Amino acid sequence: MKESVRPEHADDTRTALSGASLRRAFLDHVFHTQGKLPGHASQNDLYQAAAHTVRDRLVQRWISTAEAYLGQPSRTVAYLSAEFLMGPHLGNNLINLGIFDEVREAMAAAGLDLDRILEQEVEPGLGNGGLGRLAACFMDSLATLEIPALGYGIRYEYGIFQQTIIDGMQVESTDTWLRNGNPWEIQRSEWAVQVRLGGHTEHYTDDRGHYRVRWVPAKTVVGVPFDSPILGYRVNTVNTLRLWRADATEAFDFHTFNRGDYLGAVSKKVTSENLTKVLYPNDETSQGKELRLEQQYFFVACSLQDMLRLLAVDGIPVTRFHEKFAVQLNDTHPAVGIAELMRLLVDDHDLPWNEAWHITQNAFAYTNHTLLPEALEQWPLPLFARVLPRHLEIILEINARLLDEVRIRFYGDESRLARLSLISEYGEKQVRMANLACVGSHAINGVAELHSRLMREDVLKDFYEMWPEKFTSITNGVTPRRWLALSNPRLTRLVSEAIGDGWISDLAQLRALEPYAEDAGFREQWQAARHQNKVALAELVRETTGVVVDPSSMFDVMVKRIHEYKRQHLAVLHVIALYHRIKSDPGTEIQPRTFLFGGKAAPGYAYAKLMIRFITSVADVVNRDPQVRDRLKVVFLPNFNVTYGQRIYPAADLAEQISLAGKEASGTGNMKFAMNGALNIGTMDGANIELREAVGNDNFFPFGLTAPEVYGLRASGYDPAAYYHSNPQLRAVIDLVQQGFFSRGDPGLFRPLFDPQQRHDPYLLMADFASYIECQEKVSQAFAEPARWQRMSVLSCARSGRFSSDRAIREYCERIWHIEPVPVRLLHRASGAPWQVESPAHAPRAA
Ligand code: 26W
Repeated sequence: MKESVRPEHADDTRTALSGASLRRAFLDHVFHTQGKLPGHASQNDLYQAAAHTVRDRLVQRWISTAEAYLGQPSRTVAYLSAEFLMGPHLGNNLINLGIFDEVREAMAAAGLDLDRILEQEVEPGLGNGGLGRLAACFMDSLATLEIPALGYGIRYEYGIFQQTIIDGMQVESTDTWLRNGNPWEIQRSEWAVQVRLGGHTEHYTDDRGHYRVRWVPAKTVVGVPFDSPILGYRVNTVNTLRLWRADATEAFDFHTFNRGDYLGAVSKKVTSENLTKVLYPNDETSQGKELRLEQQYFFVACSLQDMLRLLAVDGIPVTRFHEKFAVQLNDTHPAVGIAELMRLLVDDHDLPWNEAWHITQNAFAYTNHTLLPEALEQWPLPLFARVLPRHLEIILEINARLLDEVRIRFYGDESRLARLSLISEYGEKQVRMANLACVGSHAINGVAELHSRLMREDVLKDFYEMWPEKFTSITNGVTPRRWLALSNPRLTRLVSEAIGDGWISDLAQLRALEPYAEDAGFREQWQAARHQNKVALAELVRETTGVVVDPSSMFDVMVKRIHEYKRQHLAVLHVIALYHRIKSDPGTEIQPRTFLFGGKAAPGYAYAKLMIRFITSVADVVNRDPQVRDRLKVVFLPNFNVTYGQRIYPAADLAEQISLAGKEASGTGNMKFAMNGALNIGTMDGANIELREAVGNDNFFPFGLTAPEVYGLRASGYDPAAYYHSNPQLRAVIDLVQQGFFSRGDPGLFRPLFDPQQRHDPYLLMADFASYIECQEKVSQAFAEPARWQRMSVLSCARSGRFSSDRAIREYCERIWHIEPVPVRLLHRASGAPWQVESPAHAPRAA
């Protein structure tokens, strides 16, 4: 523990970090905030009191940060994201404050169990998966690196649905994450803004003879900001996550009310507030729903107004917007912001088009997160016109100017014009949000090397040919605070004893662990720590599913959203292959494995739901079969989320990253597993390629077709039946499924997932099957040699340093945002005296 980062000030007891101060604050909050005597406090009361105790300490740093940012010249990152999958705050804040162990011990001394208290927190699940979780890791790294940043998003009343499994099938229920209140947010009603929607535009000439446009909206809603503090690791920086809630403009529509239609008036209020009711549970499929466009515009319009307010506070004119704000678009969901900023500058601030365009392009940058065509957002023109009539006009103007440029640069190339146009004319006219994002941004990046290359060569090829200088690649990363220091205390202790704790904020230092891979004593401790994690996970599995699993078996884990391209069904085919081997030869030697699956299926995605049924159906048969006994177990862990992730990543031996090459933009689970000492088996897709390069060929299990091979095979006419007929093992496995062995005799149930004889195999399972099985054989052999496996495990962790989100954020700062750290000095207060910056002699700075 570095004392220098948490100086004590004798008079400043309310927010000090000493044991005495914390204990007193905690008891005060049980009494004053929860209104209980300690003896009557529930676990939730204890959690709330702990949260408020920590929050008080955050607030001191938060206000200090706001003071430090005020009037200083640096740019500020505005990270615009429809999703922030933050996970529980309390544990992470304790880690970042550097008081986790002290608090745990103090609690224990008082007869309280910190883990039980932490379990009370209902996680804010305001995201679907990878994209939302990346935003959360980035917020942690931005604060840790002392970068001025605001995360802007939506305060959904209901986050990602809760998943239960009934009769082997996914059942969704609403996520009432706010039911016990949210101690981490502060409502800032004074910064509420108005957002207009619908209606029509009127064009006129003003008294100075200028051509002007007036937008006459059909309705106006209020956006109310809710701020949560985001503390960096052992720094004073606390950035803000600002999420917007939609409210009705007035509690009652007085006109309707006066007519005596009380319920009619209330129902209008309800309609406005529907806007931020619920997170759309789709990842990777855009459905063109009006409410979703309204959500996107709503939070972007709120956020841009907020930025203009902040600009005014600093006395900076709107013409210098781009010098103050670096606006990052997390995929296209906030891309309508480009049209909104143009509207604000041209219509409201009376700037000439060209100047507004310069400001806009220099402010915005766009990150693409997917290559799947069905994920590219497009809005039918009539719908867009209905919701955002003025923005459609602006987009058409941007488009006209773009196409003028293209006509000159690519003379006579009509098809290129059609591809670059912001309006798709194939069938019904649609607004293409990715095209808007590309035109309106000065930087465009993919999230892994392969992904960025495919972006340049395929989905965004025409834009790359227009402006190659805009394109860059920044490989994703994950925060080692949450994903190692917090979730894996056993390994953390071991690592820090060996190489110090500098790795927590400089993950490349993990490399110093490499020599320990050869140290048998260290490996034994490593294995013991990881085994304890497995025992803990086994207990969780028993509690939640009733299935008893053996912690000494290999934990073979696949947790991520359920999607055909991610190929959970390929992993299931491997399970069936092993099952078939045992059934055909009961004496066969196989490496005992526990297969753990977890992930949510989009409620409207029938095949993803069928995939869950496939997993649970195979689990039912395998787990029930006495002949298989304890050699194979299959578990579907319901409701995979950040909280469960924190228990799962540290307990995995093998992690499945088996998407069809060319489909997974990056993947970030692979990185969390590697850091925690699990080995990945995977295709040469997304960040797997770079991960394998980093950990070394011997510490990653690669298999399957490469992306170019996939294209080649498709081009030459892929025939899944040929694989089925030529591989007896594959045939046996498919036959079992098609005989209805796992579906109580129903042969057709799982056909939609693959049906090679009918040449149906959209994700090339048959082509990759043999290579996958062979690779899994190598995995089993390696696992059978504990010393070798542990060596690989240590190396996988030691070489995972590149995949810290700190590295990713540094690259965004250098290559896209051009921002440098702005350190924060803590405000202190002698009792009764005003808050002030402490004397520089005490200035706390991270090591
Ligand atoms: C409009 C429907 C929709 C919703 C969400 C389309 C696309 C999305 C996201 C972009 C999907 C997503 O989460 N993509 C994932 O982003 C991660 C972070 O970059 C990557 O690691 C994953 O590979 C990618 O699938």
